[in-house]
Amino acid sequence: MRPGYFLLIVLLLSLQSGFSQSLSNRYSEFFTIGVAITPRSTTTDEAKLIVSQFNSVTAENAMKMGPVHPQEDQYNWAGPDSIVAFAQSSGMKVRGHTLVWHNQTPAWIFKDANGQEVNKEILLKRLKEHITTVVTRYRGKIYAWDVVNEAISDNPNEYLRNSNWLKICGPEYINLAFQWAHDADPDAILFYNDYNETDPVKREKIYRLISELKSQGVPVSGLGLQAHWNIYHPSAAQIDSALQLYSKLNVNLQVTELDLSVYPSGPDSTFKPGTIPAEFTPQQEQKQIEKYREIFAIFRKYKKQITSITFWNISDRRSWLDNFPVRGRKNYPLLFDKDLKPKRAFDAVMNFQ
Ligand code: 9MR
Repeated sequence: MRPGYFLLIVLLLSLQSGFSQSLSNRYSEFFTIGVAITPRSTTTDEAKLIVSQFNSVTAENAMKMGPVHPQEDQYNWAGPDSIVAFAQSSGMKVRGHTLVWHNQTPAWIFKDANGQEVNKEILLKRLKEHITTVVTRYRGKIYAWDVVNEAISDNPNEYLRNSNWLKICGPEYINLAFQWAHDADPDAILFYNDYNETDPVKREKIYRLISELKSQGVPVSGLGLQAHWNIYHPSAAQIDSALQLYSKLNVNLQVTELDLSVYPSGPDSTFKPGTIPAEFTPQQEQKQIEKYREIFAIFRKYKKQITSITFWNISDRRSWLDNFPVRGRKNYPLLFDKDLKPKRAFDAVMNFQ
């Protein structure tokens, strides 16, 4: 073989293996692969990992109402603008998160100048102004918005969460939020986004909400499944049944906040801060590898319905699950370790027929 050809083949092979080491390339025929980031991560060693492994980003906090709109007449654009600019310069998509939520709301929004609770009319006017301003600013740059986040109750006997939004406005705030987001950017895909989405009771409520909104002509076009799961739960069967149910809704399904905690959910009586080092044990690692393999096999099975999978945080260097719900306890929920190197679970996600 002529040396020139040989070199060309070596170059092509190494390029190909470089590509196949990236999540977004490996999954290009299945889904967009996203990650939740902070403005700071676009300026550290994490930036290279984000660009090489993912093709979509979500602002972990920077676009939420509290951070972006802390006073009635003040918007903080620096953080969200930097995330959008970073994504655009790297050819990545942006999912917007989130327009209406019961958490991370600015205190001013529910109160008048005398500190009294505002009425429905004023609150809806404020919500409309917020949604219109934020969505218009990023029109054409943010392709999907989590419009309403976590509005359903976890209490089996209650349908909608008894948040300030519901108490003051009634359920109408949900319909209006979607309508206002749609008016501001008719091309954006608009999501209802929630967690505990595989729970047999909650999944019926989620199904009901989307069905009702659709039958009322509300422009909801997607369902976001947060997927804050752990290495024990939910089972493959539970995930599969939930996806089967949601597939009947005929909306875009996206996994929006995926991570696999290495602990069972809830309080942890075995953990004593300072006494037990919360290390990543070989048993946890093995279970996590198997669980990641299992859930991605299920996601691939639903490739017609699922359009994107977003991880909630970049690597085990920092996750919202460090210290939550157990203070002082470190967690290891992601596919990259604290040195940003792929974990063995990464191979389990990448290697399939
Ligand atoms: O990861 C976010 C964390 O940094 C914030 O402190 C927290 C505030 O409640 O929100 C976290 O993100 C949440 C997301 O916006 C909505 N679904 C649940 C996520 C984890 O709590």
